[in-house]
Amino acid sequence: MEKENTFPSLVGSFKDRFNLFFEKRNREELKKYFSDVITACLGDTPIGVFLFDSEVKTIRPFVEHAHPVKREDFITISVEVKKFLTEGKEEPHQFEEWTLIPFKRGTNYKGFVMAHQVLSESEIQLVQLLIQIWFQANNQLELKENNEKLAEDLGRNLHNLSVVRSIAQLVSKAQDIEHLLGLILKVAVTTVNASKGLLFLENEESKTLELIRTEGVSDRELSENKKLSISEYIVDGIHEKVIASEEPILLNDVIDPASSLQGWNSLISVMCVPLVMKNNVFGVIYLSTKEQTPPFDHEDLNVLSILSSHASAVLDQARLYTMASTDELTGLYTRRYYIQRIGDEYKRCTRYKRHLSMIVVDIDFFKKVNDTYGHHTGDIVLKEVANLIKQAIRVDIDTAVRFGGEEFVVILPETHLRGAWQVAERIRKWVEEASFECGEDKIKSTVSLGISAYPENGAAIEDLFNMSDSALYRSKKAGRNQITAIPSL
Ligand code: GH3
Ligand code: MG
Repeated sequence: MEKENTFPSLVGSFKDRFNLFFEKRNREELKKYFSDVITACLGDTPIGVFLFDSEVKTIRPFVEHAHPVKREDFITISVEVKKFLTEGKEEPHQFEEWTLIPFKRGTNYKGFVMAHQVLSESEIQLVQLLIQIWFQANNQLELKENNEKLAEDLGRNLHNLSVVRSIAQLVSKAQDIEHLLGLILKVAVTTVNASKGLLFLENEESKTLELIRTEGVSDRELSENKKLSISEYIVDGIHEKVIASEEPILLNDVIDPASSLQGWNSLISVMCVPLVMKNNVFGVIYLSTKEQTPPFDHEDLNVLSILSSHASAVLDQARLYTMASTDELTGLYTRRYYIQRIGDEYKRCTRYKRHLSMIVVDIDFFKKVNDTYGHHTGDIVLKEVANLIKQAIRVDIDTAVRFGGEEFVVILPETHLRGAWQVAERIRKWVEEASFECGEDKIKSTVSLGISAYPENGAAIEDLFNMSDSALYRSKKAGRNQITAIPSL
């Protein structure tokens, strides 16, 4: 009786309930709401909603712990239910005190609603209607979740893209390949959240892989392992497979070789990708996780592969760039590089009021060396003088350039005129003292030098080269094998 009265009012509020189906935030919430509404609509009838679980070939509750159908009851009728299922009944079905209603839409047969009551036709229709609404709302949520996943993937791709872009930018900033390799490895490690990164390159002569850069490897570990071959860093020699197949590899739950060296076995996840240039594998990037950190997945492998292919291209470019910026005979920077570089130095000095000195060096009577001993011998002298200049300056701070035939320029940042004089004097003295051995001959040579410094020269920074060059001219005029400074010291 009571049910008769409440039923129409429930139907009356059905519109509101219908709308609420479409306001659920996720599928769990929707499930729960569906169960609640069916229970409310059917009054005090115990209801259970069960889904087929094709994986374990059984049925499971639609909402965990939320089905008032008791387990005993379920067992009692389970034989009937099985029959209902195996016969694939698609129509609502009445058992003695039970009603089973297929939970389906079209061919999408998910399970059934079970009520511990013989339901009326209109009640069954109401349940069927609710099932259809659930399917609609569920589809909508699925779409929303897919969209969110798409957005997330897109976000990740954009992130990858920005990684790729940052790699591309590195080439213009990196001063040399070594530095660039370090940056590439760093980007790889941070992008996929690796704990350790190793970069190996092939030694062109020995054709073996050499450890070039590491990231996240302690000095202690390195000094202990320095002499170890690649197979002792890398799980199961997977780099060989990577090199042979030119395909990246991802392995989970493998024993960390570093830990087994220490006498225990920790399980980690590793990735190894090839660096390929013109169909030639010239190195590998190897990354690993720490025990108890999340393992790598295929998305990580994808990211790393994209990164490594760009890194390869960038390295190739960097190689060309280095070739263009390095003089073949002397190994000093080229004039082309100087032109590119000096503008930045000038800017830095004026902007931050920094000191900058310049030395111009020219070999004395070099024409005579060529004329007397031949061009080849001249080349050897040039090379040796360049070596002396290189040794006389600070690594990574000063820049030595072969400016022309037998003329060199040295840029000395953060250096006063007095400091530049000391470097110039070192070069002058070392060349004067050196004997260049060319076969039977021992050749002596000297250099003349001109120096100038900013801001001591009292002129614009752009005049630095011209002032150093005029200083050199004065050294030549005054008899060679000497230094002239502008302003004079
Ligand atoms: P000064 O003391 O006035 O500088 O006299 P110099 O003979 O050194 O100067 P000059 O400019 O008359 O001659 C420079 C010579 O350097 C001429 C050129 O053939 C030679 N030279 C330039 N580049 C090279 C090179 O790459 N190898 C060799 N062997 N000689 C070169
Ligand atoms: Mg000369």
